[in-house]
Amino acid sequence: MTASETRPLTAIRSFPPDFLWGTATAAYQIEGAAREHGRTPSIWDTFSHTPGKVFAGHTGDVAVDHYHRFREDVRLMSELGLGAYRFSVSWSRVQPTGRGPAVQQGLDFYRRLVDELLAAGIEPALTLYHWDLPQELEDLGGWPERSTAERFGDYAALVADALGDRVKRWTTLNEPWCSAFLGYGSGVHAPGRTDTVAALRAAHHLNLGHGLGVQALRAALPADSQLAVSLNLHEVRPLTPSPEDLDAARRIDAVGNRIWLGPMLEGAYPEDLLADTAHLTDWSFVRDGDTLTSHQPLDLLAVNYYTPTVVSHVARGGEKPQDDGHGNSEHSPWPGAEDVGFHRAPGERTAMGWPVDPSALYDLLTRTAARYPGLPLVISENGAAYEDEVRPDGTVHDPQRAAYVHAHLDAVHRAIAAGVDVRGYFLWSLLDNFEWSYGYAKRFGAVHVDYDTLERTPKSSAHWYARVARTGELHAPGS
Ligand code: IFM
Repeated sequence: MTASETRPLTAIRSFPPDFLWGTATAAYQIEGAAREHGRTPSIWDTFSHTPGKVFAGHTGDVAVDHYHRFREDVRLMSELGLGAYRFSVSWSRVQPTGRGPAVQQGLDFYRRLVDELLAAGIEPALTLYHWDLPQELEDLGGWPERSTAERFGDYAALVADALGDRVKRWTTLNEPWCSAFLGYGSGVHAPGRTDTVAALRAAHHLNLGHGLGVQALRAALPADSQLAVSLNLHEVRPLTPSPEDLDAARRIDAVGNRIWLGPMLEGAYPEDLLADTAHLTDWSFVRDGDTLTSHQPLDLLAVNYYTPTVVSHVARGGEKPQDDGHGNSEHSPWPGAEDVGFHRAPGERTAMGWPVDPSALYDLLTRTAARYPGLPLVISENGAAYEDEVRPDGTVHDPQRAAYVHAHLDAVHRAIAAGVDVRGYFLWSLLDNFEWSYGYAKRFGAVHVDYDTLERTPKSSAHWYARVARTGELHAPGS
């Protein structure tokens, strides 16, 4: 079946019996307890406390207080019948300065969380780094410096030693594109720097850190551990089939996708990326052997997908199209793509302004599987923000979110039917949470959180998803 073909969404689709059904979160977005038990600031603490950086001055100081309420949150997952839970470890909580010995109380929190999950029959999937670099490491130069990659390898070893006996699924980095290019390029994410060359250096050291992290994990973990990296791969579509627009799409694919896939899965940076960015840097920060270090065998490639990326060529000095995303911002997060304009695909959008297009997920999965045969895939994030309303009876009815997830799961099912080895799906997110520069203004949760009382209420989409997860059968919401 091709991308443009559709099929009725009403039929029931059966997923493989061992398909993993989960939800995902990240430490800074949910934990709170920002100053407890020795935790020191991460770059996101600093950034969110800097006036003007985050919507309405929101911070993760309390977030949804998962640090104190994790037992209740695990109970919720258990009641929903979910089989897996993807969470991230706060580096500043377990190794506050980013160097040296671990803080036992920090590690103990994750041990308790994992034990609670295992006791409930929920498989933990641990991400080592979801954007929250210890501030002390940023003060030493952050990801643009090689030493940060080395520190990340040490941190990976420390967490593996503490939790390797009970966690089987490990992810090194979450969406390194955002860390490098939103953090150091456009500056809309922490640490908020706007230096294109620093962003490219950060990208390289994230690749290197991933490789060093995998080496450290392999050395410490049992042989049957499953190691992955989570990439927000961009499904890039040219606005027209003109050679100029095709070249715009190639450039974005290079600096959005192949900048990670190249070193991590093929052992080299793509030649066209080096050429596209040659006016910015000679890449001399890449030392002999680095890309081989980045190129470590992985058990899975984890893919985060929300919306496609539509681009066109824009003549230098020409007006860029209207777009809600990060594409056309003043400081571009796309080095080497100065003449590329970003467009919003027509049609339905989520509360983030992101177009809804499940066919792009199908295309992304089939294309990635064709390029890397034999490497199983997992969807480590997919979901949507909508303007949820609590009804007078306290319930939250969110049919749009269920429809979004349903359509995307249907695309995953189509990809599996086409021969792609997809092992699982993690809904973003378990809980409403701190949505980075949007603060608490955007709700992605399957479970509603009242930010005054921190009371949790599963939305109607959570009940629908729970039934899909329990039965392994995808049925239309409301059927
Ligand atoms: O909330 C984020 C998450 O932290 C990383 N991936 C995208 C999500 C929605 O923006």
